[in-house]
Amino acid sequence: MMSKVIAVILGGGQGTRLHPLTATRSKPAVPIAGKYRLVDIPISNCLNSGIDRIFVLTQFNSASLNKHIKNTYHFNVFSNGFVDILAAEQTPSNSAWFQGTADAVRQSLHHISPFEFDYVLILSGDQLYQMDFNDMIEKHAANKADITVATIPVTAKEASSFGIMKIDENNNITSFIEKPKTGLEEWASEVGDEMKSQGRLFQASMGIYVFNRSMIYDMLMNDPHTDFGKEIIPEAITKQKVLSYQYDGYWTDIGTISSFFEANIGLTDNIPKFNLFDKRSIFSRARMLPPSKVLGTTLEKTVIAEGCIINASRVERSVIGIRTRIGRGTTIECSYIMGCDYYQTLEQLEEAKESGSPIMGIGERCYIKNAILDKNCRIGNDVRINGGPHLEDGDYEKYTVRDGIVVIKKSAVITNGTVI
Ligand code: ADQ
Ligand code: ADP
Repeated sequence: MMSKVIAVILGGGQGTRLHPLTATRSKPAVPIAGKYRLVDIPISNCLNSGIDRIFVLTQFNSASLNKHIKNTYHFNVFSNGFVDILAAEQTPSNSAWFQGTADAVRQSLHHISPFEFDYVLILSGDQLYQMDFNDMIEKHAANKADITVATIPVTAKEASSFGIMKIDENNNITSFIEKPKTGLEEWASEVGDEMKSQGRLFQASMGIYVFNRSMIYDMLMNDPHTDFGKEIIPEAITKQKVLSYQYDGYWTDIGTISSFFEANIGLTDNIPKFNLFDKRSIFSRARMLPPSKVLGTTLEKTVIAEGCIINASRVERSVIGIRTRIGRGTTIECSYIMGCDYYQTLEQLEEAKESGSPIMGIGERCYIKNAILDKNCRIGNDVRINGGPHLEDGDYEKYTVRDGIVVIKKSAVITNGTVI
């Protein structure tokens, strides 16, 4: 069955809500969990489900994404598999950029068409979940659906951020509204006891769709609409058989700084909802880094990637990314440190020490709490970064504050003694 599927990952949103992490890279290229990129999640779900023909559609800041995909996903000569990036391009028949999710797929269809496939699996590039797509595609085929939408129950608070639907007893979607702002009560559904006790009464679209081959052409080539959630799905349910595929595992949308932060810090839970320690691998670039080295540090609920040198006094409930250096006497709480792209040489470290300029990583006697440090930051000695609800949102030269989380921008140099 999976040989009949082509996956398309929507990676092209501008990612403004993830600013400044998306200032120089596209959303799918944002580093997550200390060593992966967001796009590794949907790609790994596909590969673990036996789907190995994957297109990633993008249009903003795609250099970093290109580099990551090119360096990571190599298939052997006996395989038909590929992960290809399709960037928005001008053609004789089209001079515009992708106008929305459906338009991105429409503009890419001429690259996808030459392949043999019966189903197109459309995925978002900014969600954290581990899903086996076999079951969804088998149910889609068995029910002779035209389109299937993966669905998860959400609370009233969350409902206005999602497409919300009503479903009949055969799991057909009977009505659909994109991100309802008013009249939410009418959209509550009958759900099981467990969901009811959690207040999850609203059936939300996960933005994961299976389309039959003919349907994707019908819906996109004969229709000027540009967005799946706002236009294509609401219209399709009036004409086609659109099925809901009920999912009840862990799934979260990581479109904002606070949801991105929570998703990363959540990895430090005793049993994380998103389980990295699972036999289904999450693939990423093989970097051949040395193991991490820890000297005199108390570590509590902390995830540490490869290649780090940690001298800190305490690190708690934090994710420490590749090649991170942390100096003596430093305390880090509830923070995500993305790590570094390269090491400084011993000579460079010595020079920096002599001139008093911060080295890559985190200096000595610092206190860092409720923060995200983008890659290649240089945090000096005696720096205090204390995020929390007492801080107002704001965007400054070297950092941004969003929902109490301090985000230090990529390659920022924070001088000795700075207090945020
Ligand atoms: P949103 O996530 O708000 O809602 P959207 O912002 O359109 O929808 O993004 C969907 C995916 O497409 C993201 O990965 C985004 O980066 C990408 N994308 C956005 N614009 C793009 C473009 N021009 N080109 C290429 N890719 C683009 C959607 C559905 C809801 C559903 C939620 C679930 O519309 O119905 O509930 O997903 O998260
Ligand atoms: P991001 O997406 O995190 O903003 P990129 O993926 O574009 O960053 O860049 C990371 C890559 O850049 C890594 O592969 C790293 O090897 C390389 N790189 C960046 N700066 C340097 C440097 N000064 N020396 C060596 N390699 C570097």
